[in-house]
Amino acid sequence: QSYHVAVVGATGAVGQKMIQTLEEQNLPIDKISLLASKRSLGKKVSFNGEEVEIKEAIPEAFEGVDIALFSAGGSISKKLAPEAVKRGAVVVDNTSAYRMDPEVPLVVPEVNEKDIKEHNGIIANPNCSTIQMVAALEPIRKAFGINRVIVSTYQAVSGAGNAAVEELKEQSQALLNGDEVNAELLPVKSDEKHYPIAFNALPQIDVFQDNGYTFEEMKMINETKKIMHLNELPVSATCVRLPFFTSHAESVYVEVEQGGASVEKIKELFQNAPGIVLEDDPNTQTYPTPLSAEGKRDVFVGRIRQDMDQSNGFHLWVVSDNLLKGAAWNSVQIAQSIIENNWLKK
Ligand code: A2P
Ligand code: 11C
Repeated sequence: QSYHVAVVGATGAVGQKMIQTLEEQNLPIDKISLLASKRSLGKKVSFNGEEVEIKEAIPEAFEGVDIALFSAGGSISKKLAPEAVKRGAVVVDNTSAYRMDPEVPLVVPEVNEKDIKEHNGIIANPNCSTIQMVAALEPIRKAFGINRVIVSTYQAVSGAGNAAVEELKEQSQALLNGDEVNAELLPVKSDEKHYPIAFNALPQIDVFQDNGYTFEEMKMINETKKIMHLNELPVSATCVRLPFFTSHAESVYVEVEQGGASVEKIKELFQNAPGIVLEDDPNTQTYPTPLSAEGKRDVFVGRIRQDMDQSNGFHLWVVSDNLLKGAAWNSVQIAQSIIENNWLKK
Protein backbone atom coordinates (compact mmCIF):
# COMPACT_ATOMS: atom_id res chain seq x y z
CA GLN A 1 0.00 0.00 0.00
CA SER A 2 1.10 3.52 -0.77
CA TYR A 3 0.05 6.85 0.69
CA HIS A 4 -0.69 10.41 -0.40
CA VAL A 5 0.97 12.73 2.12
CA ALA A 6 0.53 16.50 2.43
CA VAL A 7 2.83 18.98 4.18
CA VAL A 8 1.17 22.26 5.18
CA GLY A 9 3.70 25.03 5.78
CA ALA A 10 6.09 23.36 3.34
CA THR A 11 8.25 26.48 2.96
CA GLY A 12 8.69 27.06 6.69
CA ALA A 13 11.53 26.18 9.06
CA VAL A 14 9.74 23.02 10.25
CA GLY A 15 8.00 22.22 6.93
CA GLN A 16 11.33 22.02 5.11
CA LYS A 17 12.63 19.56 7.72
CA MET A 18 9.41 17.53 7.41
CA ILE A 19 9.97 17.12 3.68
CA GLN A 20 13.61 16.18 4.23
CA THR A 21 12.76 13.70 7.00
CA LEU A 22 9.94 12.07 4.99
CA GLU A 23 12.40 11.59 2.16
CA GLU A 24 15.14 10.13 4.37
CA GLN A 25 12.69 7.81 6.12
CA ASN A 26 11.68 6.29 2.79
CA LEU A 27 8.02 5.81 3.74
CA PRO A 28 5.65 4.30 1.14
CA ILE A 29 4.56 7.65 -0.33
CA ASP A 30 3.24 7.69 -3.90
CA LYS A 31 2.16 11.33 -3.91
CA ILE A 32 3.19 14.39 -1.94
CA SER A 33 1.28 17.70 -1.81
CA LEU A 34 3.37 20.62 -0.62
CA LEU A 35 1.14 23.44 0.63
CA ALA A 36 1.83 26.97 1.84
CA SER A 37 0.37 30.46 1.44
CA LYS A 38 -0.42 32.20 -1.84
CA ARG A 39 2.93 33.98 -1.52
CA SER A 40 4.75 30.73 -2.29
CA LEU A 41 2.72 29.73 -5.35
CA GLY A 42 4.96 28.53 -8.14
CA LYS A 43 7.97 27.80 -5.92
CA LYS A 44 9.38 24.33 -6.40
CA VAL A 45 10.83 21.91 -3.87
CA SER A 46 12.56 18.65 -4.66
CA PHE A 47 11.18 15.42 -3.19
CA ASN A 48 12.67 12.02 -4.05
CA GLY A 49 14.43 13.52 -7.04
CA GLU A 50 11.32 15.23 -8.46
CA GLU A 51 10.48 18.92 -8.52
CA VAL A 52 7.19 19.43 -6.71
CA GLU A 53 5.32 22.71 -7.08
CA ILE A 54 4.05 24.45 -3.95
CA LYS A 55 0.25 24.76 -3.97
CA GLU A 56 -1.98 27.00 -1.93
CA ALA A 57 -3.31 25.50 1.30
CA ILE A 58 -7.07 25.52 0.64
CA PRO A 59 -9.69 22.91 1.64
CA GLU A 60 -9.79 21.31 -1.82
CA ALA A 61 -6.04 20.64 -1.66
CA PHE A 62 -6.78 17.78 0.77
CA GLU A 63 -8.86 15.70 -1.67
CA GLY A 64 -7.36 12.20 -1.70
CA VAL A 65 -4.77 12.95 1.01
CA ASP A 66 -4.21 10.11 3.52
CA ILE A 67 -1.90 11.83 6.02
CA ALA A 68 -1.41 15.60 6.39
CA LEU A 69 1.44 17.07 8.43
CA PHE A 70 0.61 20.64 9.52
CA SER A 71 3.14 23.27 10.58
CA ALA A 72 1.89 26.63 9.34
CA GLY A 73 0.73 28.15 12.62
CA GLY A 74 -2.25 27.53 14.90
CA SER A 75 -4.80 29.59 12.97
CA ILE A 76 -4.14 27.66 9.74
CA SER A 77 -4.53 24.36 11.62
CA LYS A 78 -7.79 25.55 13.20
CA LYS A 79 -9.12 26.47 9.78
CA LEU A 80 -7.81 23.64 7.61
CA ALA A 81 -7.26 20.54 9.80
CA PRO A 82 -11.04 19.90 10.03
CA GLU A 83 -11.26 20.32 6.24
CA ALA A 84 -8.54 17.71 5.77
CA VAL A 85 -10.24 15.31 8.21
CA LYS A 86 -13.59 15.85 6.46
CA ARG A 87 -11.93 14.62 3.28
CA GLY A 88 -10.64 11.46 4.94
CA ALA A 89 -7.10 12.48 5.95
CA VAL A 90 -5.46 11.89 9.31
CA VAL A 91 -3.80 15.11 10.49
CA VAL A 92 -0.56 15.26 12.47
CA ASP A 93 -0.62 18.82 13.76
CA ASN A 94 2.57 20.50 14.92
CA THR A 95 0.85 23.62 16.31
CA SER A 96 -0.69 24.31 19.69
CA ALA A 97 -4.22 24.48 18.17
CA TYR A 98 -5.48 21.09 19.38
CA ARG A 99 -2.89 19.87 21.89
CA MET A 100 -4.99 20.26 25.00
CA ASP A 101 -8.24 19.07 23.36
CA PRO A 102 -9.27 15.92 25.28
CA GLU A 103 -10.37 14.32 21.98
CA VAL A 104 -6.89 14.74 20.48
CA PRO A 105 -3.96 12.49 21.43
CA LEU A 106 -0.73 14.39 22.16
CA VAL A 107 2.10 12.06 21.29
CA VAL A 108 5.82 11.49 21.74
CA PRO A 109 6.22 7.93 20.40
CA GLU A 110 8.92 6.97 22.93
CA VAL A 111 6.45 7.85 25.71
CA ASN A 112 2.86 7.23 24.58
CA GLU A 113 2.78 5.79 21.07
CA LYS A 114 -0.37 3.78 21.80
CA ASP A 115 -2.40 6.97 22.33
CA ILE A 116 -2.22 7.50 18.55
CA LYS A 117 -4.84 4.85 17.92
CA GLU A 118 -7.45 6.78 19.95
CA HIS A 119 -7.43 9.59 17.40
CA ASN A 120 -10.55 11.09 15.83
CA GLY A 121 -8.69 12.36 12.77
CA ILE A 122 -6.20 14.67 14.49
CA ILE A 123 -3.05 13.79 16.43
CA ALA A 124 -1.11 16.63 18.00
CA ASN A 125 2.66 16.94 18.00
CA PRO A 126 3.81 18.59 21.26
CA ASN A 127 5.85 21.75 21.63
CA CYS A 128 9.54 21.21 20.88
CA SER A 129 10.79 22.00 24.38
CA THR A 130 8.21 19.61 25.87
CA ILE A 131 9.12 16.72 23.56
CA GLN A 132 12.78 16.52 24.47
CA MET A 133 12.06 16.86 28.19
CA VAL A 134 9.44 14.09 28.36
CA ALA A 135 11.62 11.82 26.22
CA ALA A 136 14.34 12.19 28.87
CA LEU A 137 11.95 11.90 31.82
CA GLU A 138 10.17 8.75 30.59
CA PRO A 139 12.95 6.21 31.35
CA ILE A 140 13.26 7.69 34.86
CA ARG A 141 9.48 7.62 35.37
CA LYS A 142 9.32 3.99 34.27
CA ALA A 143 12.07 2.90 36.65
CA PHE A 144 11.42 5.05 39.72
CA GLY A 145 8.29 7.17 39.24
CA ILE A 146 8.58 10.96 39.33
CA ASN A 147 7.27 13.48 41.88
CA ARG A 148 8.28 16.89 40.62
CA VAL A 149 9.90 18.58 37.62
CA ILE A 150 11.46 22.05 37.41
CA VAL A 151 12.94 23.12 34.08
CA SER A 152 14.79 26.14 32.71
CA THR A 153 15.25 26.30 28.95
CA TYR A 154 17.86 27.78 26.61
CA GLN A 155 16.03 27.93 23.27
CA ALA A 156 17.19 28.52 19.70
CA VAL A 157 15.70 31.23 17.50
CA SER A 158 14.55 28.77 14.80
CA GLY A 159 11.75 27.84 17.22
CA ALA A 160 10.23 31.17 16.25
CA GLY A 161 10.50 30.41 12.52
CA ASN A 162 12.69 31.39 9.59
CA ALA A 163 12.05 35.11 10.08
CA ALA A 164 13.58 34.94 13.58
CA VAL A 165 16.67 33.21 12.16
CA GLU A 166 17.04 36.12 9.71
CA GLU A 167 16.58 38.66 12.51
CA LEU A 168 19.41 37.10 14.54
CA LYS A 169 21.73 37.14 11.50
CA GLU A 170 20.96 40.75 10.65
CA GLN A 171 21.30 41.98 14.23
CA SER A 172 24.59 40.13 14.74
CA GLN A 173 26.04 41.60 11.58
CA ALA A 174 24.82 45.10 12.46
CA LEU A 175 26.27 44.88 15.97
CA LEU A 176 29.67 43.71 14.75
CA ASN A 177 29.69 46.43 12.10
CA GLY A 178 28.81 49.07 14.69
CA ASP A 179 25.50 49.78 12.87
CA GLU A 180 22.10 50.40 14.38
CA VAL A 181 20.32 47.25 15.53
CA ASN A 182 16.66 46.77 14.59
CA ALA A 183 14.42 44.53 16.67
CA GLU A 184 11.03 43.93 15.08
CA LEU A 185 10.15 40.32 15.77
CA LEU A 186 11.35 38.78 19.02
CA PRO A 187 10.30 37.96 21.62
CA VAL A 188 6.81 37.93 20.04
CA LYS A 189 5.89 39.63 16.80
CA SER A 190 2.41 40.71 17.90
CA ASP A 191 3.56 42.08 21.29
CA GLU A 192 4.11 45.78 21.95
CA LYS A 193 7.85 45.70 22.67
CA HIS A 194 10.69 44.04 20.76
CA TYR A 195 14.20 43.43 22.08
CA PRO A 196 17.39 42.46 20.24
CA ILE A 197 18.20 38.77 20.45
CA ALA A 198 21.80 39.09 19.19
CA PHE A 199 24.25 38.89 22.13
CA ASN A 200 21.27 38.85 24.49
CA ALA A 201 18.93 36.50 26.42
CA LEU A 202 15.17 37.02 26.41
CA PRO A 203 13.14 35.54 29.29
CA GLN A 204 9.96 35.60 27.22
CA ILE A 205 8.92 32.96 24.69
CA ASP A 206 5.38 33.49 23.40
CA VAL A 207 2.85 35.76 25.10
CA PHE A 208 2.32 36.27 28.82
CA GLN A 209 -0.65 34.60 30.51
CA ASP A 210 -2.65 36.11 33.38
CA ASN A 211 -0.66 34.03 35.92
CA GLY A 212 2.68 35.64 34.94
CA TYR A 213 3.94 32.58 33.07
CA THR A 214 4.47 32.73 29.31
CA PHE A 215 2.48 30.51 26.96
CA GLU A 216 5.65 28.51 26.18
CA GLU A 217 6.07 27.84 29.92
CA MET A 218 2.41 26.81 30.26
CA LYS A 219 2.77 24.52 27.23
CA MET A 220 5.65 22.71 28.95
CA ILE A 221 3.63 22.41 32.15
CA ASN A 222 0.32 21.26 30.67
CA GLU A 223 1.61 19.13 27.80
CA THR A 224 3.98 17.18 30.07
CA LYS A 225 1.08 16.14 32.33
CA LYS A 226 -1.03 15.08 29.34
CA ILE A 227 1.65 13.11 27.47
CA MET A 228 2.86 11.28 30.58
CA HIS A 229 -0.70 10.72 31.86
CA LEU A 230 0.35 12.31 35.17
CA ASN A 231 -2.30 14.98 35.69
CA GLU A 232 -1.17 15.75 39.24
CA LEU A 233 2.58 15.97 38.51
CA PRO A 234 4.00 19.29 39.77
CA VAL A 235 5.85 20.89 36.83
CA SER A 236 7.32 24.39 36.64
CA ALA A 237 9.15 26.06 33.77
CA THR A 238 11.16 29.16 32.90
CA CYS A 239 11.72 29.54 29.15
CA VAL A 240 14.50 31.71 27.73
CA ARG A 241 15.47 32.52 24.13
CA LEU A 242 19.21 32.67 23.33
CA PRO A 243 21.12 33.77 20.22
CA PHE A 244 21.87 30.50 18.47
CA PHE A 245 20.08 29.05 15.48
CA THR A 246 19.22 25.42 16.25
CA SER A 247 18.54 23.05 19.17
CA HIS A 248 16.96 23.73 22.51
CA ALA A 249 18.91 23.00 25.71
CA GLU A 250 17.28 22.45 29.08
CA SER A 251 18.35 22.25 32.69
CA VAL A 252 15.87 19.76 34.15
CA TYR A 253 15.47 19.05 37.87
CA VAL A 254 13.50 15.89 38.63
CA GLU A 255 12.54 14.30 41.93
CA VAL A 256 11.92 10.55 41.84
CA GLU A 257 9.22 8.74 43.77
CA GLN A 258 10.96 5.57 44.93
CA GLY A 259 14.31 5.02 46.65
CA GLY A 260 17.19 3.30 44.92
CA ALA A 261 17.85 5.86 42.21
CA SER A 262 21.44 6.96 41.65
CA VAL A 263 23.39 8.80 38.98
CA GLU A 264 24.85 5.49 37.80
CA LYS A 265 21.43 3.84 37.52
CA ILE A 266 19.98 6.81 35.64
CA LYS A 267 22.91 6.72 33.22
CA GLU A 268 22.25 3.05 32.63
CA LEU A 269 18.57 3.79 31.90
CA PHE A 270 19.57 6.36 29.30
CA GLN A 271 22.02 3.97 27.67
CA ASN A 272 19.12 1.62 26.96
CA ALA A 273 16.36 4.12 26.18
CA PRO A 274 15.07 4.54 22.60
CA GLY A 275 15.85 7.90 21.03
CA ILE A 276 18.18 8.95 23.87
CA VAL A 277 21.95 9.32 23.66
CA LEU A 278 23.95 9.63 26.86
CA GLU A 279 26.88 12.06 26.56
CA ASP A 280 28.11 12.45 30.10
CA ASP A 281 31.69 12.33 31.31
CA PRO A 282 33.11 15.27 33.26
CA ASN A 283 36.59 13.69 33.07
CA THR A 284 36.64 14.14 29.30
CA GLN A 285 34.41 17.26 29.20
CA THR A 286 31.75 15.21 27.46
CA TYR A 287 28.25 16.75 27.33
CA PRO A 288 25.86 17.75 24.56
CA THR A 289 25.60 21.30 23.22
CA PRO A 290 23.15 22.92 20.78
CA LEU A 291 25.79 22.73 18.03
CA SER A 292 26.62 19.07 18.64
CA ALA A 293 22.92 18.10 18.55
CA GLU A 294 22.10 20.06 15.38
CA GLY A 295 20.94 17.91 12.48
CA LYS A 296 20.47 14.81 14.66
CA ARG A 297 17.23 13.09 15.57
CA ASP A 298 18.07 11.96 19.10
CA VAL A 299 17.65 13.59 22.48
CA PHE A 300 21.05 14.01 24.13
CA VAL A 301 21.50 13.92 27.91
CA GLY A 302 24.50 14.84 30.03
CA ARG A 303 25.63 16.55 33.27
CA ILE A 304 23.61 14.10 35.38
CA ARG A 305 24.04 14.95 39.06
CA GLN A 306 22.34 14.13 42.33
CA ASP A 307 21.03 17.19 44.14
CA MET A 308 23.33 18.25 46.99
CA ASP A 309 20.49 18.40 49.54
CA GLN A 310 17.57 16.39 48.18
CA SER A 311 18.59 12.74 47.88
CA ASN A 312 15.72 11.90 45.47
CA GLY A 313 16.49 14.96 43.30
CA PHE A 314 18.53 14.80 40.07
CA HIS A 315 19.74 17.43 37.61
CA LEU A 316 19.99 16.73 33.87
CA TRP A 317 21.16 18.74 30.86
CA VAL A 318 18.95 17.81 27.89
CA VAL A 319 19.65 18.97 24.33
CA SER A 320 17.90 18.20 21.05
CA ASP A 321 17.42 19.67 17.57
CA ASN A 322 14.16 21.61 17.96
CA LEU A 323 13.31 21.29 14.27
CA LEU A 324 13.88 17.51 14.18
CA LYS A 325 12.89 15.62 17.35
CA GLY A 326 11.16 18.80 18.52
CA ALA A 327 9.01 19.01 15.42
CA ALA A 328 9.56 17.34 12.03
CA TRP A 329 11.02 14.02 13.15
CA ASN A 330 8.46 13.51 15.92
CA SER A 331 5.66 14.23 13.38
CA VAL A 332 7.15 11.80 10.86
CA GLN A 333 7.54 9.17 13.60
CA ILE A 334 3.80 9.56 14.31
CA ALA A 335 3.01 9.24 10.58
CA GLN A 336 5.20 6.15 10.35
CA SER A 337 3.49 4.61 13.36
CA ILE A 338 0.07 5.26 11.78
CA ILE A 339 1.22 3.50 8.61
CA GLU A 340 2.94 0.56 10.30
CA ASN A 341 0.12 -0.09 12.78
CA ASN A 342 -2.64 0.58 10.26
CA TRP A 343 -4.11 3.27 12.53
CA LEU A 344 -5.37 5.47 9.69
CA LYS A 345 -8.96 4.72 10.68
CA LYS A 346 -9.82 4.37 14.36
P1 A2P B 1 4.71 30.96 3.16
O1 A2P B 1 6.18 30.71 3.00
O2 A2P B 1 3.97 30.84 1.88
O3 A2P B 1 4.39 32.20 3.94
P2 A2P B 1 7.97 29.63 9.61
O4 A2P B 1 7.55 28.79 10.78
O5 A2P B 1 9.36 29.38 9.16
O6 A2P B 1 7.68 31.07 9.86
O7 A2P B 1 7.03 29.17 8.38
C1 A2P B 1 5.61 29.29 8.38
C2 A2P B 1 5.00 28.41 7.31
O8 A2P B 1 3.58 28.59 7.34
C3 A2P B 1 5.44 28.75 5.89
O9 A2P B 1 5.48 27.59 5.10
C4 A2P B 1 4.30 29.66 5.44
O10 A2P B 1 4.14 29.71 4.04
C5 A2P B 1 3.13 28.98 6.06
N1 A2P B 1 2.00 29.88 6.13
C6 A2P B 1 1.95 31.09 6.71
N2 A2P B 1 0.74 31.66 6.52
C7 A2P B 1 0.02 30.79 5.79
C8 A2P B 1 -1.31 30.80 5.23
N3 A2P B 1 -2.14 31.82 5.41
N4 A2P B 1 -1.70 29.70 4.51
C9 A2P B 1 -0.88 28.67 4.33
N5 A2P B 1 0.38 28.61 4.81
C10 A2P B 1 0.82 29.65 5.52
C1 11C C 1 9.74 28.23 20.29
N1 11C C 1 8.81 26.22 21.25
O1 11C C 1 10.87 27.79 20.43
C2 11C C 1 8.53 27.34 20.37
C3 11C C 1 8.19 26.93 18.98
O2 11C C 1 3.93 25.39 20.10
O3 11C C 1 4.85 24.38 18.44
C4 11C C 1 7.11 25.89 18.87
C5 11C C 1 5.75 26.46 19.07
C6 11C C 1 4.79 25.33 19.21
O4 11C C 1 9.49 29.42 20.04
